[in-house]
Parts: sequence; structure tokens; C-alpha cells
Amino acid sequence: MARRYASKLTWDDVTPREAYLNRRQIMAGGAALAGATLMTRGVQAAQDAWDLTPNTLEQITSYNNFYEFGTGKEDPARHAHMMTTAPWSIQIDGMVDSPGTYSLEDIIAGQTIEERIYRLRCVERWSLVVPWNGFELSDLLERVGVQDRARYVAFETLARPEEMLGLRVPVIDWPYREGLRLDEAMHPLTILATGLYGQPMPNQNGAPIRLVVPWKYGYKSIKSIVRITLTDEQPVTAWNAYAPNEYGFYSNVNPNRAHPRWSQEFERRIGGGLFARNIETLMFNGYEDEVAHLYDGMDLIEFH
Ligand SMILES: Nc1nc2c(c(=O)[nH]1)N[C@H]1C(S)=C(S)[C@@H](COP(=O)(O)O)O[C@H]1N2
Ligand SMILES: [Mo]
Repeated sequence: MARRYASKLTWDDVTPREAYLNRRQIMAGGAALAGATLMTRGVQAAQDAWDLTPNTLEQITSYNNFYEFGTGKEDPARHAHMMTTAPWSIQIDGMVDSPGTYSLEDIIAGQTIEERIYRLRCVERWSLVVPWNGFELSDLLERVGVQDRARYVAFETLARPEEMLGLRVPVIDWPYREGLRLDEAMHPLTILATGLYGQPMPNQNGAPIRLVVPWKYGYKSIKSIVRITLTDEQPVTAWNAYAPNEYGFYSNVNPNRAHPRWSQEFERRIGGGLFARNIETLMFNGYEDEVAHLYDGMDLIEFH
């Protein structure tokens, strides 16, 4: 593991959960007015730090969305072992100088794998904090040579019905597809992850290689990628094609844009118990400083 990116997200910042809970109890007990401001700040600081405590390996690998293995949260953990992940290759095509079918070994060769502790916010309102291992997508795109006309990057997941039981049900139009605008794909926060917690990517989390775009709803972070295409047209994406009003192409986490069937103002941190039920959803999932400039002048409600 080499450098870490987002400065806020390190293990060192983590406040022990006991301290956080203590503060909450003191507050609830009615702090003296004089101490109230200080106390509130203390709680805020503790909450901010606690907010970035990685979930446990158990939580990250037992509560998943990977519809190729079923729509239940426990289906991926139960069935994803059926997926063969070696050998693995990714077809890279479209507007690139060096199109081809690259083995996973070729893709990873020479890459420095770093740890990135990111929030993951599902559109369904639950969230996790995951210590991913991976490298910037831009590294790979630069290696294959993006041509000037390219404006978007399209991704596809493996679709192998013998190994993926969920493909028998036409939930979405398989294969699972996703896409990013080129500048989003080139952003340093956008990674291809090959593992988590320092171990190879568990199948249920998208082995052997998946996308992670931390400021967008989780469904943009497509798993088990077998194809990457550079194109000049906005690509068709699985959830957007399924219900365009519910799932936009951009899918930036936005507490101000309600899903047609529920508010996005709050989220529930998996495994957090009572205190993690009504966490305020952060604009761009907390990555506003890093990514807001990508959307300058854009109406984020219309282009959701
Ligand atoms: N191929 C594929 N990728 C996918 C999904 C899926 O069903 N199929 N689910 C998405 C959704 S909705 C979320 S919230 C995240 C969940 O990632 P995790 O299981 O690693 O937490 O994966 C995303 N990537
Ligand atoms: Mo999701």
C-alpha cells in the first residue's frame, strides 16, 4: 500500500465509539448552558471522526447488492462463490489508441495499489465505510491512450448465467452496465478496486476488479468488470434505462434531490446501531470540495 488520498479518511482520526457514546449521554443529561457550545463542537468532532470508521470485514461482505446473484442483501455472500474469477480479462475498446483484450495481470502490472477509505452511499439509503485497495482509473486510461473525440467511458459486468443465478431473472437488461463522463472517470477519486482490507476482492464485492466512484450512489460502482469502452456518446446504463426518473445518469449523492419514492436527506450506517440511523446525507457524499467543480453551472436536480 502506498500513499493515501483523501486526507480526512485515515484510521488515525477514528474516535473510539465509547467516547462518542459518552458525549451523547452527557448531552442528553442536560449540559450546563455555559459548556453547551464547547460540548456541541465536541460532539460534532467526534461524530465527524466516527463517521469515517471503516465497517468491519464481516459487514462489508455480508450485506451486498450484486443482482447477478439475486436481489436479497445476503444472496451475493451465499452465491457469488460460483463465479470463476481466474483467468480474467477486460476488453478495452472504442476511442482508444491501443484497443484489445487485456489480462488482469497486464492491467495490474506496474500499478501501485493504495488504500482508499471511502464512504459508500447506496441510493436505497444505507451506507458503509470501506477500506478499498486499488489504483486510479485514469492510470489505466492513460496507458491505453484516450483519443480526443472520447467524452464518456462505458463499463460492463460479466454475464455468465451458469455461474450467476440472478441472470435467470430479467430484473434489469443484462449485462449490468454503467458509465461516467470522461472527466469523472479521470478524477483522482475514481478508482478500480482489486481488494479491500488488504485482501483480494471478495466475490460478492465485485471480484476481481470493480469501479469505485465515492461521490455517486453505489450503483455507479459497477462490479466484476469485463469491458471498458471509450465513446463520444452518453452510454446506456442499466438503472437509468430501467427507470430514468428514479436513477439518473449522473447519480451524484444529493440530499436535496429526493428519489421519487423517498427522501435522500438521511442515511443509515450499516452496523452502527441506534446512533447510526439518521445520519445526514452529505452533498456529493462528503466529497464536495474535491468534485463540485466538475458540475459548475449544472442544474443538479435536472441532471440527477
Ligand atoms: N454488476 C453489478 N454491480 C453493482 C451492483 C450490481 O447489482 N451488479 N450493485 C450496485 C449497488 S446498488 C451498490 S450499492 C454497490 C454495492 O457494493 P458492495 O456490495 O461492495 O457494498 O454495488 C453496485 N455495483
Ligand atoms: Mo445501491
